[in-house]
Amino acid sequence: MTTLCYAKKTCSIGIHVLMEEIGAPYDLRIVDFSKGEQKTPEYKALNPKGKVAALVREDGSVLTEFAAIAMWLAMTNPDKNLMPSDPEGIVRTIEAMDFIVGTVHMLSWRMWRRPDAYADSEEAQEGLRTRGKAAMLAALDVVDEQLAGKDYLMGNFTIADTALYYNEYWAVDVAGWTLPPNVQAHYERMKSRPSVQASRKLEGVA
Ligand SMILES: N[C@@H](CCC(=O)N[C@@H](CS)C(=O)NCC(=O)O)C(=O)O
Repeated sequence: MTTLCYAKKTCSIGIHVLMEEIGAPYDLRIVDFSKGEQKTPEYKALNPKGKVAALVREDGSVLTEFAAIAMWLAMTNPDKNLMPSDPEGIVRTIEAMDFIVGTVHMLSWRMWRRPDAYADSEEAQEGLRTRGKAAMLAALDVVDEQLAGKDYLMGNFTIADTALYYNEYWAVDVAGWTLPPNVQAHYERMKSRPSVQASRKLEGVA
């Protein structure tokens, strides 16, 4: 059976939503960040990057990186319509997802959440947090425009929406920020999906 290696309140919640959207049986393996399990030799033997999400597939091979896992899940479950099938639809989905994972999460949120990864002094870290927050809110303004007049990034629900969802969760439920209106409406729409509700329940997220 496929196993999702996840950690609570991390980007893996977006992949968890996809597992629930697909609806096939899967195993969950928690990687407890509070115990530093992501850096243990045992976990690094599975994923040398020491990160989640990681997907252990039925043949035992391990897939990492949000976009790669999401695309693989979409392509191997075509009946679930998790991504368009025409070239233009596919590249637009990747374009949206890459901006969210690469810019909203990695370049912006991480700067706010983990300034210690970039600087030692308290003062420098405070500056990074200010910049990270501003960068994330500016990037979400771009996403807000993309969402204008649409329920989901591509019109219909796709893998890109689950990338946006985990960032919305962080911005609202972890950081307590106010989202731009279309992004906030998207977050509410996501939270009304049974897949999101099931994954939140399984992870113990209120
Ligand atoms: N580029 C990776 C990022 C994965 C990532 O940064 N995961 C974080 C959680 S959101 C993590 O595992 N961090 C563990 C650590 O930094 O120790 C992806 O898209 O999957």
